[in-house]
Amino acid sequence: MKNHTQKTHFPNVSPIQYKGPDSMDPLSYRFYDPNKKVGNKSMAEHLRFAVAYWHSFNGDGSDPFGWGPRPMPWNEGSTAEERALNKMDAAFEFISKLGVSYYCFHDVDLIDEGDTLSESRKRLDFIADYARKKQEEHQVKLLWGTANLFSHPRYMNGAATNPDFNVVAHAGAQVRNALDITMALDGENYVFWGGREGYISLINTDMKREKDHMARFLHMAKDYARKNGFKGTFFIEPKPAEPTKHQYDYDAATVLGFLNEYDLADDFKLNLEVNHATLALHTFEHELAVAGAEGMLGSIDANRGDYQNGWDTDQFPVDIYELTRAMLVILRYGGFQGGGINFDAKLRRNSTDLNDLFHAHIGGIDLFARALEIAHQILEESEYSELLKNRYASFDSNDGKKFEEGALSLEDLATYIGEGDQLKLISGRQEYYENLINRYIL
Ligand code: XLS
Ligand code: NI
Ligand code: NI
Repeated sequence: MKNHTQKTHFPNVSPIQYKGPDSMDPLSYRFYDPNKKVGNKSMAEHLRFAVAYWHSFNGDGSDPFGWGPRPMPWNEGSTAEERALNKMDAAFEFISKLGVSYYCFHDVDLIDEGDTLSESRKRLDFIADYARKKQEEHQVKLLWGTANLFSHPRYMNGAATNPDFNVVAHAGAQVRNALDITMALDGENYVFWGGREGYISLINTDMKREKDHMARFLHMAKDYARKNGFKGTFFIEPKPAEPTKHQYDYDAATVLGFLNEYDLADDFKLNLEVNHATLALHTFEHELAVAGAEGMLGSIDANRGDYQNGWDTDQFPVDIYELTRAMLVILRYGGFQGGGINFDAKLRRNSTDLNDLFHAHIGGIDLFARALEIAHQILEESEYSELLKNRYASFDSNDGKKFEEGALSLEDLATYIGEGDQLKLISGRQEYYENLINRYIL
């Protein structure tokens, strides 16, 4: 570190400022004004934006058909340590110029793995020391850390769910290290995304045993972190498939069932990703509602899929309607439980200007800020909340109330309804609701 000289990697960009809705400056915010109050919290407090280290600083745009065209001037140095320092300079320059307060990483995003676990650990400690200084210097915090348990060939049959105990133990050592650096950097949460925790074929898979192993592993990780003073929340990030044919953390409902079944629900919540929702043939709003209703909406990974091909394309968000519907659910359930909005999104392969990274994030951040304002207005100023409440008004008193309290039997229902001649058709008024939302968007 002694001989390390910092370089500027985005020399042509000054800190991004809020310039208001009329701004024509593409490197400014039109809606995201961090200190602006929306209800009783500032925009920054509501949204808690984070930059994802992997897509922004490691992803070179390569795909299965070709190598990466994206220039990454920070990717230089003759040792892993030098390269990691340069990359971290670029990352913190970017994050602080963008004006957000958080970042997220996988262990191996920060620095290349070594040949042995102890070499990897040494490297992680080295770069965590530097990260600590950078965090202080730029007032940036770690929203969550995680371990990459899916890229290395050793994890080709899974990590915690690998049929070989040796691999499970290796994953354990790696997670312990990742937890240690997350804690050393005051990480507020820790994520498990089960990339290869699933199966490619059932013909060679004992699903029950693998799921038991996954739960055992999560308990061990949680116990270790708690014992060492970690106060944050653990998040599970559901995804139905890719890279496996079937991932055990399929979607929000599946993961909630799993957490309850294995007694993990007190320490774990969900980190929901837009494109994972759509891959599971759900809307993002659906996943948010499933988690929110159970008080399990921890954090989100912001991106979008391509609605024609259905893949996990991890594009930056652009759709105000989708985000407004999402923010409505997020606000209705009281915001994120410990987490924030991590841009788990990447530039398109052919976006090769350095500044594209700024444009992508600015677009996403502004869109969330606007969606937050719109959703807040809908909830505070319109008839929306009242309409929704009234739709269930028959359960607020008398027999409906007794039904909710569990005080009625099936026979009681039959007695209550008699001949059924007082039934009326009550409109769901979907189009009215849709117009109501557009009234605030347009
Ligand atoms: C991949 C996941 C991954 C997690 C972190 O699809 O979204 O990036 O967020 O391991
Ligand atoms: Ni993803
Ligand atoms: Ni993700």
